[in-house]
Amino acid sequence: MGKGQPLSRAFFEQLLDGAQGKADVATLPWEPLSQFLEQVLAIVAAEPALIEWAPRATVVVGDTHSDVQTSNAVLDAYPSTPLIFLGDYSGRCQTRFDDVRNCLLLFVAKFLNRQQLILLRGNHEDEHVCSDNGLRQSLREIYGSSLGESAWRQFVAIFHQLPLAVSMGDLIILHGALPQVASLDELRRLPKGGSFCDHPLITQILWNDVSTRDALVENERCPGSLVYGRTTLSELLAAVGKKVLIHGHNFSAKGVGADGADICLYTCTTYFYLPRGGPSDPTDVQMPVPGNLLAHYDGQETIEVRTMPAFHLGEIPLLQVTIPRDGPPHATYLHSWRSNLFHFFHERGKKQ
Ligand SMILES: [Mn+2]
Repeated sequence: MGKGQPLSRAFFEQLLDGAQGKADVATLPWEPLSQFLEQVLAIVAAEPALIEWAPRATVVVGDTHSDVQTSNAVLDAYPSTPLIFLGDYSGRCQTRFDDVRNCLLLFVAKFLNRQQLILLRGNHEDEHVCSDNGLRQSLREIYGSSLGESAWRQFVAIFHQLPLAVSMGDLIILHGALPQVASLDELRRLPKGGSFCDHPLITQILWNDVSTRDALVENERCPGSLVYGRTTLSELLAAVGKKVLIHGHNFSAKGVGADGADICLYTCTTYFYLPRGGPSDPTDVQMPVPGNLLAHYDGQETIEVRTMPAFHLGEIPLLQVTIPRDGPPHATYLHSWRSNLFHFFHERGKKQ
């Protein structure tokens, strides 16, 4: 198949079967795959660093980290709802080649639904991280060292062009936490195309964390990144004219902090449970919730943090953040028979 020819329906069926685990992803023909990756690159390269959406009902998905089953379940459950994925698509891979499958599935979803689906960039979407998080090795095992290396280069080119943040009403949505900026304009002007290492603000967007400890300190996860608490968070939110940060990046902080100003998601079954309270387990969140989480924004003033279907209980609202027009956000736990049952099963699971 030459360049410029439309990709065949047969190739897309093969691609979806490979991504969904129905066929061996290693049998995908290289030439159309390479052409497909070029087209995905063109789509994301045309997007700005900061995507600005008018408020609308949206589902936000946290780090999926090679959990292609979860990505597929979300895409199946929300065929017509705008979706924002927070980044970190490879790494922490539990099943051989699921890192490649998860990326390919999300690339297909973006290709087919480019207006309604945003793939944000996480810290794993960087040449320096996905070089040794398993993705490069998976591609080399699938395609051999030479073509595998070309495939990895194409993945990296796409990753480096992914948008860095979404601004929507009172919300700012990005992978790590807000960087030290004085205005939303600074986010609009961020360059795309390079490694985070080349840009201090991008390093912060992809690596910063929010903590319950109200201090601003260096983040040991990456040089140049920060951990801060509610005071700095509220200053940075005010600087960009927002009230709530929705982010991922930290499985031990999933839940809600800073009275609702900080919503941290993880959407990966590997990190289904919160840490079990061992001495080294961080419990760095004010209102922790277990589970494989999604955030549902109603497009107005309510965000629900829900667990994905678990224990045959369906999707369960666990926390609600409301954003009054004239005041700061506030968060409450949502109690229902289903959330009670979920917590019961979760506690019982922890004791086993
Ligand atoms: Mn991350």
